Amino acid sequence: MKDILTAPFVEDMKRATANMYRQGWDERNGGNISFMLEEEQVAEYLDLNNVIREIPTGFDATDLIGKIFIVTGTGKYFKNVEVAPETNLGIIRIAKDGTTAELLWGYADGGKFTSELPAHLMSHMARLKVDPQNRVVMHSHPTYTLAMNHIHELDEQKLTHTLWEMCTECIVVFPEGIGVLPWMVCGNNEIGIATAEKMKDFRLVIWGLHGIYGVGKDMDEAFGLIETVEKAAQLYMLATASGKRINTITDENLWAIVERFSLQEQCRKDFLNL
Ligand code: 2HA
Ligand code: ZN
Repeated sequence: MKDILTAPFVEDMKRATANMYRQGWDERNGGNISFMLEEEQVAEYLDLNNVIREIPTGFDATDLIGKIFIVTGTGKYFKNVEVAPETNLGIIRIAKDGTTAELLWGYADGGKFTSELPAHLMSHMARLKVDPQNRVVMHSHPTYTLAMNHIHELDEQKLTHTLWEMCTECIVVFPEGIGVLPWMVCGNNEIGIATAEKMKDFRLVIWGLHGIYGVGKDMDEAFGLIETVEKAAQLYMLATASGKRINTITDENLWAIVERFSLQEQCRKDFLNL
């Protein structure tokens, strides 16, 4: 058996959490990541018959029975993942009842998975239906995105449009736009259901005045989506703070980019005023 601490998926979690922490997006225990793993890949490092603990999840994830995830721990700090992965991360498998997580590794201090597990697993279920390659769900509290939430309407069309206008490549990175939820209580099944509903149409979902979710086939895709929104939000906040904006990328310009990158199918044209 190989040493789990050398596994590429543990390395991915360490790098992502460290990068997010250093961007200032994940203060204290803010943020959480779940990454679906292949059984054969995990079997190189762990005895899959050895269940350390069983932890109820409190919701039904029948579609994910037998699926294995590496997930950040509840109350754990992103900044500590790279120094103590076995305490701050855990590897869980969804048991045959669909409502129990079998702990295969990690949460070494007796802890458990993130309080946002409902939103994560429900989002995995929703995205896998749209994109069977999806593996990562990432939640974070990026600073400028949140600042923008305080001064911009929390409206899908309007928020997407403003972000698209901020830098030329935004519409290329997220042509389908961004889903937006109003402020809601977090950590429960209700916000999980609402997030998953948005995930049918979007790879990015804003939790109003809380943070953002990004998904993708790997860590880079999920991170890159959030990073691009955050960059656009930063530009918006800086430009708005200056008190004058005299130039903008027009909707005709944006559509020209969509055509240049052949994104007519993916692009939410109804979010543009053409
Ligand atoms: O667990 O970000 O939304 C920390 C969070 C909750
Ligand atoms: Zn959060």
